Amino acid sequence: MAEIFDLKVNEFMAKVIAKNPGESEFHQAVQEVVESLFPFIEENPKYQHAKILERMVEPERVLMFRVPWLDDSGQIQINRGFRIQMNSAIGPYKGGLRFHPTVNLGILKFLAFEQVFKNSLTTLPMGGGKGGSDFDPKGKSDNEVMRFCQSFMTELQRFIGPDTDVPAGDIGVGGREIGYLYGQYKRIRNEFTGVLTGKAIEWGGSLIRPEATGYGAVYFAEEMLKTRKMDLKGKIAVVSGSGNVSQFATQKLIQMGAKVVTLSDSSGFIYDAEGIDDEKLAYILHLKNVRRGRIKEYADKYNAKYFDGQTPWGIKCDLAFPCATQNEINEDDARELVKNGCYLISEGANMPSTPEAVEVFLESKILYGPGKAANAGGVSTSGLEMTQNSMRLPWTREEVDARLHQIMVNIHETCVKYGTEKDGYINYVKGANIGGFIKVADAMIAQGVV
Ligand code: NDP
Ligand code: 2IT
Repeated sequence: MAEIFDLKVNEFMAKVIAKNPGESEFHQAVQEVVESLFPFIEENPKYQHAKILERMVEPERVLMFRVPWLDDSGQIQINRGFRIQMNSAIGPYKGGLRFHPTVNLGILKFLAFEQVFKNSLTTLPMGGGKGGSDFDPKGKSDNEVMRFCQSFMTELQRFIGPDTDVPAGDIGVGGREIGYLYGQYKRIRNEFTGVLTGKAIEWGGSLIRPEATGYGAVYFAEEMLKTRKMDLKGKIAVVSGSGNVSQFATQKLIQMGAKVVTLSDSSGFIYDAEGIDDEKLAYILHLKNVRRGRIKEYADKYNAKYFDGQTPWGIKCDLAFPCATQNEINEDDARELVKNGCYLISEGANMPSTPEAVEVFLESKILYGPGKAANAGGVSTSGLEMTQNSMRLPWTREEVDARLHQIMVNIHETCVKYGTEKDGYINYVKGANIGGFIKVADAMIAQGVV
């Protein structure tokens, strides 16, 4: 039986690879999903007859455009902008924008594909999309970032809208960028609408949206631990990255009594055996969000260790929260984590573990929460921001946080429902993929051949 599925997966993947050459991250994301889904689809042939998977790997629309802008010295710079409108079966396209020099079509298609399943898991009516640019915000002045955002939105605005496609932030896109993008949309379209999420609270944003991805990853970890009658208190946590997701995963872990001993950026990681406390975290928020400096400065200030050019996976821990970027944990890192006694991974980032690393986690039967489930709190709260925009009424912090928490509990339940194996082990990869698939697939069948 297993061999038959392998053959079918290989056959399916050969077509995807031939049709989307060079898009290795997209192939990786699709492969993981089809491996989970083939046995399920075999048992439910209606999905096969309707060619749902074949349709889902083809974006509904791909937009690519020129983004010219003037730098501070008056030189013309040219970047490439993208928006992948992947699937709108259950709601308007929804997903972040990434500004990073590595951005290309394959990376954004992987992110858009993941987003379809993630958004379905949230229980809210959102389709999947992703976009961004190879623009590098590092070292740019605020004015340069503003001019870039204005040029990017001048083109993107033709294709988005509150009932069509609602972008948000991702790597390199935070509150500052969303502000500039929103200002330009409003100016061109003459509309004050919920066309972006992650807005500031004074002009249509939601409380808890900045915190939501990190908080959600910790709420998901808490649910995973409960299945083994454990909690977060006193546990040692390793966190990677030091951006939006890492900052608020750290804050929630501290609140729940865990000890966070690492953070990182693309230059290296810091190890603070004493643990990061609220005061040190406030320093990190200022360092990263205001001064836009490097994590090394933390080590200098607090007398912590700094490991240049390295990732934190060799540090002994109970829990690991990869919150930086894709493929940041390889097979060796995974083995090192498990060998050192780590028994929970909750992915704040999208696809941070390579397929080989995922295999190590599943074989070791540790608690492994894949990104599309564990980091869904961000987009869930974006969905709650859209709800508040539609109502033209803001909710309190407590209201939004309670809803976010409940959504993470629901996502966990869905994973348990579809991912529990015969021996009782919860395979969250399988659970998230099947649980995310059903709603989208049924909607696609109901809507005909579109
Ligand atoms: P930020 O831009 O706020 O922070 C990104 C962090 O990751 C920085 O510390 C950055 O270091 C580090 N990083 C980025 N690229 C690399 C790389 N190639 N190698 C090593 N380190 C890297 O982004 P977010 O915190 O918003 O996003 C982090 C992850 O979480 C991404 O995978 C994103 O897709 C995912 N995510 C984000 C959500 C959100 O709501 N923001 C929601 C769900 C998932 P440096 O500054 O040196 O580049
Ligand atoms: O990967 C993600 O889920 C995000 N970057 C957040 C998307 C959103 O629309 O809030």
